[in-house]
Amino acid sequence: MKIERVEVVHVAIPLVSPFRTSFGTMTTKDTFLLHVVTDGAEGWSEFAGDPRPLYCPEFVAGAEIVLRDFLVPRVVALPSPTAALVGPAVSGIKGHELAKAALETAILDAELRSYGMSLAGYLGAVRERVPAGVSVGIKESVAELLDTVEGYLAEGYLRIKLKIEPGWDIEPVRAVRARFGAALPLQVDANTAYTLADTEHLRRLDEFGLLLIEEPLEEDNLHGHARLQSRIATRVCLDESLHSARDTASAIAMDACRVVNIKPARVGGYLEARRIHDVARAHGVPVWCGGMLETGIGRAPNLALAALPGFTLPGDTSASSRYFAEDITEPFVLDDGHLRVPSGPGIGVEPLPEVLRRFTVRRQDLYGG
Ligand code: OSB
Ligand code: MG
Repeated sequence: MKIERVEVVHVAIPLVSPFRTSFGTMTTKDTFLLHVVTDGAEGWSEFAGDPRPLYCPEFVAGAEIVLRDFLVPRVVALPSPTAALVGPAVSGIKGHELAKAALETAILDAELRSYGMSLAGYLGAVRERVPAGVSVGIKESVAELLDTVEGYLAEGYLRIKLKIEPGWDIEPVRAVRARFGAALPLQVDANTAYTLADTEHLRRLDEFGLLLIEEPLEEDNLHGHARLQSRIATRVCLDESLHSARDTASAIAMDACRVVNIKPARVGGYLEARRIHDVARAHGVPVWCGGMLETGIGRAPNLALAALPGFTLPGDTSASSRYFAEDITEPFVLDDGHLRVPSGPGIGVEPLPEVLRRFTVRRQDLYGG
């Protein structure tokens, strides 16, 4: 395969409602799509980060520079670029997993399209539809939270994740359990908002029968997570802390997590994400697919991954309408609490040109064009 052109398409798409977490509030999906044109086919991907480095160190403007100056030149210089060669070609560049994932995914999309193979088939998917969970932001009041959760359950979502932070944890969890019952699959995500000194406080969550608590402590504190896990009954799940199959294996070996959130972008792409799935599965550790409020371009490949056999918990793979009044692809819709796994070639979706044009802020060629 020969790469003829790499283009970034910056988009800004309003969210249907503000999304507040322990690290900030988002009101717009403000990111870029990566568009790769090869001699065989075209491919698309979505950069998963935000304009500000609040969830992770990467951010939109920085990622464009890293792609332009360090990642794209190494990949286009390969005699015959393929997705499997992207990781080795960029391994000398430290970090920047989200930017690497965007490049690998767009190339993988183009490559699979040229073979007429779906990403789901390529990764080894065993399901045609996957159960949908939904991530619920921090609200102004418990009453507002209960209304929001009620609305999502009425739509059919099968699992609820509550964002928590100090001051918004026990009370909202207690209220959701009291209103919707003990059978509701319920979990929480702290996005690193606590420290090990909060152990006794976090142990109070044990009585609510949560599926898991996600990333309670600092992202570079695997030892702390292991200490916490030894003192609480709720399973610890890691998100921000895990960047590769190797550190996932380390975290599992030290009992720093009993569940794994796999976000392909956070680990450098779908090939590493599949390796994490394999490592976790070999240890009997359940995994689920996280999200980054993606448009349809980022959601489609996540659904393919979530169809692998080790994904035994519902993911943050919600319908397009949970995020956007209008998505830039054909919308993903909830059907009986599930989303359909795309089965067409590559990621199985592409931007709707007219909609993409309306949401486009800026286009820039990084190579060729
Ligand atoms: O920690 O899982 C997270 C969104 C942006 C950044 C980090 C996270 C999230 C979510 C939302 O929880 C998941 C989604 O619905 O896409
Ligand atoms: Mg998380």
